[in-house]
This record gives sequence, C-alpha cells and structure tokens, in this order.
Amino acid sequence: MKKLITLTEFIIDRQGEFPDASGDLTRILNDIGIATKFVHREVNKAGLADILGMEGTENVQGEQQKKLDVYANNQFINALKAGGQCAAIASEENEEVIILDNPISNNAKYVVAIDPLDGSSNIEANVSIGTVFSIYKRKSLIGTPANESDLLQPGTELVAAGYTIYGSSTMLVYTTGHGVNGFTLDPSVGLFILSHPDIRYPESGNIYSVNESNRIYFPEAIKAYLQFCHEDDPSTKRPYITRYIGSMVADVHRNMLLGGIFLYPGTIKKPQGKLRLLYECKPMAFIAEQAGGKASDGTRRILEIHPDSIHQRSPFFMGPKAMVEKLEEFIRFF
Ligand code: P6P
Repeated sequence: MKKLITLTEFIIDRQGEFPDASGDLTRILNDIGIATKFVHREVNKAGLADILGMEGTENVQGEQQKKLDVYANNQFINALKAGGQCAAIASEENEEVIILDNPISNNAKYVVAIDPLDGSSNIEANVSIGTVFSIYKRKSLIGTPANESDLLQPGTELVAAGYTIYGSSTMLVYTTGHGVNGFTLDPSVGLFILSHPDIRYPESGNIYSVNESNRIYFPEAIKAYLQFCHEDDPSTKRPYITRYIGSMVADVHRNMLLGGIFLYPGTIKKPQGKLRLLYECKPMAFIAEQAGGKASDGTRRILEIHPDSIHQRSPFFMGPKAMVEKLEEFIRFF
C-alpha cells in the first residue's frame, strides 16, 4: 500500500527548501490547514442551516448565528492569532488591515492576505466555493506592530499562496515557490492527504471561463478573443468549451487540472473588473506560474503589480501560458 503523506508531514519535509527555515512558515501553514477543517465542517452543513438552526438564525443559547463567510473569517483570524506566527491580516471581510498588536504577534515574521470564503453567495445552490490565502514576510521591524504597508507588496515577494476548494471533496492546494501540490481532506480522520503531487497546467487547453453576460461591456479586444474561442478550427481544438461556475476557486482549479483559461476582464462600466488584486489575483497568479502557467491583467504580469490599497481590483486572466499569451496578442492588437 502506497505511503499516505499528510499535509503536515509534507510541509515539514519541505521545510528544508528555505535555508533560514525556523519552522514559523510550517506553523502558519498548519494554522491555515486547521482553520480550513472547521470551515469545511460548517460549509458541509450549510444545506441543513434551517434544520440545524445555523446561518442567520438563533442557536440554542440565543446567539445570532454567523453567516458562513463571517464564520470562516473568524476561524482564520483566530487560528492565525492563536498560532502567533502572523503579525497582520488583510481580509476580504475587513475594511482595514487587522494588526495583531500583542507581544507574540509583534515578533512574528509573516503577514497574511486572505479571502476566507470566496463565492459564498453560491452556497445556497450547493456550488463549490473556496478560501484563498497568501503569505508575505513583513517588511516592518520585527518586535513592533505590523502595518498596512506589510501587505502592499508585489506578488514577487510572496512566500506561499494557496486555496481550498470546498466541493465534492475538500482540497487544499498550495505553493511555497517550489511547485504546486494538492491535498484532499479525509474527513473521517481529519487529515489532508497528498492526492495531487506536482500539479502542472497542460501545455495548452480548450476550455475558457468567463461570464459572457458581460460581453457587450467588454473591451473590443476581449470580444475579438471570445470570437476566436468560438471559431471552428479543430486543428487548434476550437471552438473551445465554455465552462463557468461563477466561483473563481472552482473555475481556476478545474482549468488548471484540465487545461483552460479563466477570464475576469474589466468592462466599460468597471474597467478594473471585479476580482481583488491582493487576496484573489496574486495568490492565484503565484499558483499559476508555479504550475507552469501565466497570469496577467492583460498587459502586466499580475505578480509584478504593486498594490496601492488592500481592496484594489484588477482585470484577471489566468491559464496555460499559450492561452494567456494568445489573449495578450489580441489586447496588444486592439
Ligand atoms: P460574476 C464570486 O462572487 C466571485 O468573487 C468569484 O469567485 C467569481 O469568479 C466571480 O465573483 C463571479 O462574478 O460577475 O461572474 O458573477
């Protein structure tokens, strides 16, 4: 029987990839893994909310139940606070950066940007949703409280990034800059087991994922690219297959495994698009590049964009290098 490798064993085994590894990154990744299991448990009960008295109703103590995305946010904040390896958190759920100003966290080397439950509006339809996380080394003086500038770093400074997809199974996929590996949760024992070692994009693909209801608002270059996707040319696997779940983590995960491009373009109404640069686009871009793919805003490498604010949005294109570069050709031409 093949030896099962747990997430914890894998993280510890790979600790050697960092010359100055002190175990802090190992611990912070484990903290995220623990919080993920609690979120998994609640997400999987979500459909029973009315029956179990969850999600917006009052529980037996008369406490107002948290919406799942607020619940998830609290789980990750509490786990990172308790773990003591994180000095500050930028979360999709919080307007301001959460500075963990206490003697232990002020000595932490890392800060975290997180979307605790992306796509949560899909829960009531039982559609896969996800968590997206990313870890940076703080730039501010260790021993002092961290600050917002610790989170406003280009993605090239990322130490680790990953996502969890709560779908038919719960999978945690992450990179520390040495490839991408996927772990599937065995809920019967509460362990993430290595199930998808060294995930790589296929050389190219024939899936495209975009919300085509926005088509009339897309720039001409994007409209032309979509026309290219629809053309009948079997030699280039076109017309491409359209697949769009409306939950970024699920769309990105499927496309990375099967070969496809994910597009969330800007529109004439919202030129910067919808997705957030810091805690959605950059972690996914790190994953994309580590899986042999590419991620851009149409003209710039996502990882090289320096965010000005923590909730800043960006047009976002991610997929096999050949597919993203074909799209960028259309953008250059128009
Ligand atoms: P639209 C979910 O709300 C989300 O933030 C991403 O997960 C997803 O890719 C996108 O929005 C879907 O947006 O406008 O296509 O419904």
